[in-house]
Amino acid sequence: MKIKKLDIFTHDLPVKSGPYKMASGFVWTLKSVLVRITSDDGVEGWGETCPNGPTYAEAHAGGAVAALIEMGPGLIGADVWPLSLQRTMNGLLNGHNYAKAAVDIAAHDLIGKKLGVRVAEILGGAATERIPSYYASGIGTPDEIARIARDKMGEGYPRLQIKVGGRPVEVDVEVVRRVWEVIGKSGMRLAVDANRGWTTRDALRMSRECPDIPFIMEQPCNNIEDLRKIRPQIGHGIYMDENSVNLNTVITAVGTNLVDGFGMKVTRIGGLHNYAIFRDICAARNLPHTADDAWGGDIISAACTHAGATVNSANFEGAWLASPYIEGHYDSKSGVEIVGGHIQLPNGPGLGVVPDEGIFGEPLASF
Ligand code: 0XW
Ligand code: MG
Repeated sequence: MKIKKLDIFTHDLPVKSGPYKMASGFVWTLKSVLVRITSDDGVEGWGETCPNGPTYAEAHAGGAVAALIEMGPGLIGADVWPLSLQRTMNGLLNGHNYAKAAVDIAAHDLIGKKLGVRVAEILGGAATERIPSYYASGIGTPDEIARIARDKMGEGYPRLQIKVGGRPVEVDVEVVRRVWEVIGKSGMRLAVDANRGWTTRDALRMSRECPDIPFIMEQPCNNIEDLRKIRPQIGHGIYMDENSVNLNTVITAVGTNLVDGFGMKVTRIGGLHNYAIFRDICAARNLPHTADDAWGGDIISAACTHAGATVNSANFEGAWLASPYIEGHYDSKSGVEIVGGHIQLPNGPGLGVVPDEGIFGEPLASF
C-alpha cells in the first residue's frame, strides 16, 4: 500500500479559561498541525502534532509545517507500512521526530481503517478497554492547586501532576504540602513536574524538605547533565520528560539507571511505531511511564489512548489528554473524552475518530 496524496492543515486550539501556565511559559492558543494521507486504494488516515507553544520542547508548529513540506514530495509513492515509512522519512530529513510523528499516526490510522482493526491491535493488542488518565494542573497558588487536587480526586482521576518551577521553590514546597494534605490518604498518585524550570539546588531542596511525601519528580531541571548531578542525592523517583527526545536518549537513560520512569509524548519520540519500541524497552526494565502528548485534539487524544491501552497496567502512569482544556471536538460524534478519570478506548477501525468534513478548511499544502 502506497501513499498517493498528502494534505497538511493547521488549526488553532484556544486554551479553555487560559492561559495554561508552566515554568517554561504561558500559552493561550496552541497551533495544531494535521496531516491527511490517502493511499493508492483510496483509504484515508489522519495524523496530528501539536507542540505546546515554542518554548516547552525542542519543537514548534511552524517547524512541523516546514518539516512536512520538506518531506512531502518524497512521501508520494512511499510504502505506508510503519517501519518502511520511518525509513523513508529518515532518508528525507534528519531528526524532526515530532513532525514525522504526524505522518506515522496517519499511517497507523489508514492501515487500521483498511484492515478493519483498531490502532491498539496494530501496536500489539490492548491490555485494557478503560485507560487511566491523569490530570495536570498549571502553575498556581497553594490554595488554587489544593482546590484542583480535591476536585480531580473527586472526579476519579487516579493520578495528579502538579506544575512547579519558575518562581521561588519555597512556594512550590508549600503547594506540594497542601496538595498532599488533600490527596495523601486517597491513594491518588502525585507527580511534581518542573518542566525543566528548577535549578539543581531547587530540586535538592524540594526533595529534602518533603522526604515524607512519595511524589515522583518529573523533568526537574533543564538537561541530562543536571539530572545526572542530582540523581545520587535525591530521595524521590525521577522521571524524564522533555529530555527524552529520541530512542537513543531513552536507551542511554534506561541503561545508565539515570531515571525511574518517563513522561513520554507520542510525537516527541517519533510517532506510534517508535512509542511501541519505547514501551517495550521500559517493560524490559520494569520502568513506569505515561502515554501523552504536549497538546492536540481528537487525533492526538486517540493516538495516546490506543498507545496507552497497550501498556502493561503495572507500569502505566496514564494517558494525558488536552481535551479538558479544549472546547469541542474534531469528531463531533466520537470525540475522545475523559470520564471519571479514565478514557474508553475508541471502538471504530484505525484511531476510531474521523474529523468532521471541512473542519480544518483548505489544506495549507498538498502533494
Ligand atoms: C502535562 N503535559 C502532559 C501536557 C503539557 O504539554 C505539559 C506536559 C508535561 O507533562 O510536561
Ligand atoms: Mg512533563
